Formats: sequence, C-alpha cells, structure tokens
Amino acid sequence: MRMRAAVLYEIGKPLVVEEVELDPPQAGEVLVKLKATGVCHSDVHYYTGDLERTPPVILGHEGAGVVEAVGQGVTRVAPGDHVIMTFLPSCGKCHWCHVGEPNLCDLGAHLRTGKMLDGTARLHRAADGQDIGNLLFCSTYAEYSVTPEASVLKVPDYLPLERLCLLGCGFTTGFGAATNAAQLRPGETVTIIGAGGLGLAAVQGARLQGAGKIIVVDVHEEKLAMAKKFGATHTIQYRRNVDEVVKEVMDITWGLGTDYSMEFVGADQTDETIPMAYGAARKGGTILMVGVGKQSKKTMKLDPVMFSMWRKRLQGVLFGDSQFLTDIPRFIQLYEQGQIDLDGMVTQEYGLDDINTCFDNVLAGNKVARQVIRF
Ligand code: CXF
Ligand code: ZN
Repeated sequence: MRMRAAVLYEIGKPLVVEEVELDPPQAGEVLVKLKATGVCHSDVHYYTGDLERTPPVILGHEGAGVVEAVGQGVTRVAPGDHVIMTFLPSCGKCHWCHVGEPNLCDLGAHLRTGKMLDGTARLHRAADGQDIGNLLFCSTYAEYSVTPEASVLKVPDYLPLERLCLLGCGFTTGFGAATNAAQLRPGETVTIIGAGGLGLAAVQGARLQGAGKIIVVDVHEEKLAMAKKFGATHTIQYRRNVDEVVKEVMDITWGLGTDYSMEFVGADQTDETIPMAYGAARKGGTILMVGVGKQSKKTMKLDPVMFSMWRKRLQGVLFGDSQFLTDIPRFIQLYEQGQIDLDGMVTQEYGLDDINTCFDNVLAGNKVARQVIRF
C-alpha cells in the first residue's frame, strides 16, 4: 500500500515527506494505522548523527494507533484494537521476559538492523522500490507502521491516543526511573538533571512516590518553570558551572546530597552532567544514568577512588526499567485517575508535514516538553 511518511535520506538534512510503499504484515506482525506519535529527542539524535543509523530510514518511535490488520499467528492484538507502540519489544518468551526484565528482551538484538525480525524490509521508496530502514521496529513518522506484535500493547479505546503515545518511550522512561529504578520512598530526595520529556516525567514519578525534595537542574528557565508545575520543590539553573550546582544541592539538602541523582541529558553533555550527578548524590547514594549519549563518545569523567570512598553506586536504567506489558497499564490507570499528567506534557501539536519544525524546536531546547504529531 502507499502512504505518506517522513524519510531521512541524509544525516542532518531535513526529512522528506513523501509517498512510501509499505508491505502487508507478515507472520507475527501487525499493521497499525497511526493516530499520533510523540517526537522524542532520540529521533533528533539519529537525525544529527549522535545516534548512528544508515539512511534512508523512517524515524519516530513513540506511536499510538489502531490495528488495521494482523499477520499469521498474531494473538496479542486484533484488528480494531487501540495500541501503543514501544521502542523496546517484549516477546514474552525469552529468558529476560521470564525473569521480569522485558526491557532486556532478546529481540532487542535486532533493533539496530533496520529490518524486520525475518531480515527483510517492509518499507520501500515509491520511486524505485529501494528498501527504507525501520527505526526500532516503529518508524512512526508515517501514516501506517508494520511492526512485530512484540512491539505493541493493547490500550483502552476510550482514552486519547494522542496522549497515550507518550507511554511508548519518554514518559515511561522518566516516570519508571523514579518509580521502578529508584523506587523513591516517602521523604527521600532526588536531583533530576535535564527537564525535558524524561526529566519532567521523573518529577511526576518522584512526586507520586512522596519524595521529600525534588531538585531539578536545567539550562532553560522555561523548563524549570514546567518542572515546578509538575512538582519540583527546588530548581537550579545551570550556568556551565558544575561545582556551583553541586553546592546548591548541598545547601538545599543540609549538606547531605540527595539519595538519588538522575542524568537525563545524555548526548555530548556527559562530561558535565555525569560529574554533576555524581557530586549531587549523597554518600552511599545512587546515580541513575538514563539519558542516551553520543554513540561515538566512549568515556566519561569520574574519579574512580571516590566511588569506594563514598560508597556511591552508578546504575544504568533502560526504558524506566519498566515491564511494558504490565507497567504501562498501571500508568494508564494513573492517567485516568488524574494522578499523572500526560496532557500537560504536550507543549505543541503538529501535522506530519511539520516534522522538520518539530526537530528545530527540540534543538532550540527551551520551549518543548513533548511535541505530538497527529495524523
Ligand atoms: C533510545 C535509547 C537508545 C536507542 C534509541 C532509543 N530510547 C529512547 O528514546
Ligand atoms: Zn524515545
């Protein structure tokens, strides 16, 4: 079938919105008609080349829509179901899915190929049939997506897909960092570095856990104001002086530092943000690394001796350490009850033709929590 999609042909060059050929779903695959997709900073990292992917590729990995058709053997969903798509599939069969860590599902090994699980492509250029790569089995900057059933989750059909889509990546990652990875206890303290979509979701998670102090650091005043709205108790504007931030955290926490610190910035900022996270964490505290960095950057600056001297712990977090099939329904429940605010996370809404504007907004940095594209 033919559909409109935004194709990345060259790193750093505007995406081209054009007609693309999409093959029908094969065995174990699902055809989703997209209703909405969030614009995640990771998509922009692929566009700038911070995250590496060979073009042509269709980006986008935070989609929600309605199942239009299913391939042979699909049991998780049926035509007409409302679904969200997630950037990490969970097969429900491998070792990791069985031990309760589906964010480590073995299907993750196929995510970088740009092909489907059988090694072939479903996306092709309309002009000459050339294969176009998929992104994380999602490629949601398109009117339709063919994806493995392992990458979709059925959701209630009466809630807005243009909000639930945020649960496919960013919100779940940030909220899960606070509620699954840190499991903050009432009164515990946290420093959140980066007040984008992930950091703001972490603020919401920390607030719901009953955190005592929620200290948010960002360069942009506008984002710090949003953080306050979601429950930050203190904000610190970062003016390129790490020690100054650490000192402020110490002042706020009676000289202790916070029980947890969370790094959400990633990219090429880690020489500043990781030492900041390290310094802000209390003795014996935990530093959660959530933001994804520039793929070519293989080292980070930390004083190794001080890890044992201060007994700090450095911990990676993937997709908010969420079990997406069971955690996302819990988050949807909280959204329905008004305990988490997805609506407030959406700062702009656009159409697919505006995708390059969305990317420019992300790169400008100051006015965006989450942008949503509606189809
Ligand atoms: C990222 C993590 C690194 C690979 C691409 C997706 N997560 C969410 O944006
Ligand atoms: Zn993402």
